[in-house]
Amino acid sequence: MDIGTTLTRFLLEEQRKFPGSTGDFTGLLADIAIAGKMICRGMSKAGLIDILGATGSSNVQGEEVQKLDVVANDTMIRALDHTGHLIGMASEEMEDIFQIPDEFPKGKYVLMYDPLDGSSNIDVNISVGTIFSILRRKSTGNKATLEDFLQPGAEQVCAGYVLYGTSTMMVYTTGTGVHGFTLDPGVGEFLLSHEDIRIPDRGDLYSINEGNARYWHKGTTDYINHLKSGAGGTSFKGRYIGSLVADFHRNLLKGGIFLYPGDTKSPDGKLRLLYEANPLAFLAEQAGGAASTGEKRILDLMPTKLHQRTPLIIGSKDNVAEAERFWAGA
Ligand code: P6P
Repeated sequence: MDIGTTLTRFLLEEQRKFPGSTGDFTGLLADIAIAGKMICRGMSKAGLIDILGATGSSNVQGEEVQKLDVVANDTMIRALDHTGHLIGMASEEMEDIFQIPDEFPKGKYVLMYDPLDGSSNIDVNISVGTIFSILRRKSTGNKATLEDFLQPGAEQVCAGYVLYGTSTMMVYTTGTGVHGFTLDPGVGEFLLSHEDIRIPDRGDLYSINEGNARYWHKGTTDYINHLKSGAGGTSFKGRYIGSLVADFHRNLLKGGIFLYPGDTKSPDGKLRLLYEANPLAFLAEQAGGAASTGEKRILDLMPTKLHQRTPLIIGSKDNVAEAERFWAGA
């Protein structure tokens, strides 16, 4: 489709390819796009009004909650709680499931999201992002249940992110490729800029927090040393922003590997399975890449808790496969 096609038109064209479709995705993604635009507006004014900095409270993860996290979480709820597509939501910023209030129509999907990932970078003006994942509910009652959320990532019907960077982009998949849209602030619309994104089979970028090296397992240490050795004639470049969506997006477009492995300090790593690893793994695989714990495919993991963490090795398929060989040999 032509560059510059609006997200709305692209969604409707995609919907027409599936005659039986109900329009739920079109509505859900359009509402998420609206939330993204509202969060973007909040971000762009952050320096001007008092929403920078921390709230003094911490979230279920024990992480200090930045004011914009709260604003972003509330924005997602207000944009999506009344649309009739959802039965419930789960967020990094909320300990328990959010039930769609009884005064609103209820739908057949659940939404999981990290409203503002990388928020510790907000005050220093580094790109941050909203990550989302959609599953079909399994329960049948009037309320969402934990069972609706604790499904393997392979069951996702839609996943994506909004990246608040030098430009604001929305990238998503519904299982038929990965598509990127760039916000035109003058028009207030997301316009098609990256149709059918494919991640290179192999890249020369690696992203890992080397400050954790003293905690790494042997496989991680051996793999990173391998990359630095120039093995195979590749001069790898270390690129690590400390903002998952920004690091992932760069590697998606240019090729490479992002690693937040388990280590002796944090056996399950730091990143959350349901609303960080799973949606990005769905995107990576749809773009021709891969995502694993180092041993298992991320999308095959059976979740047991809403906010559980997982090691994440994600990016170009050849790079991920090579990393897994080091994990296996360690
Ligand atoms: P570290 C941000 O807090 C985040 O959740 C991700 O966006 C990012 O990839 C990671 O943590 C950075 O963690 O331990 O390297 O600072």
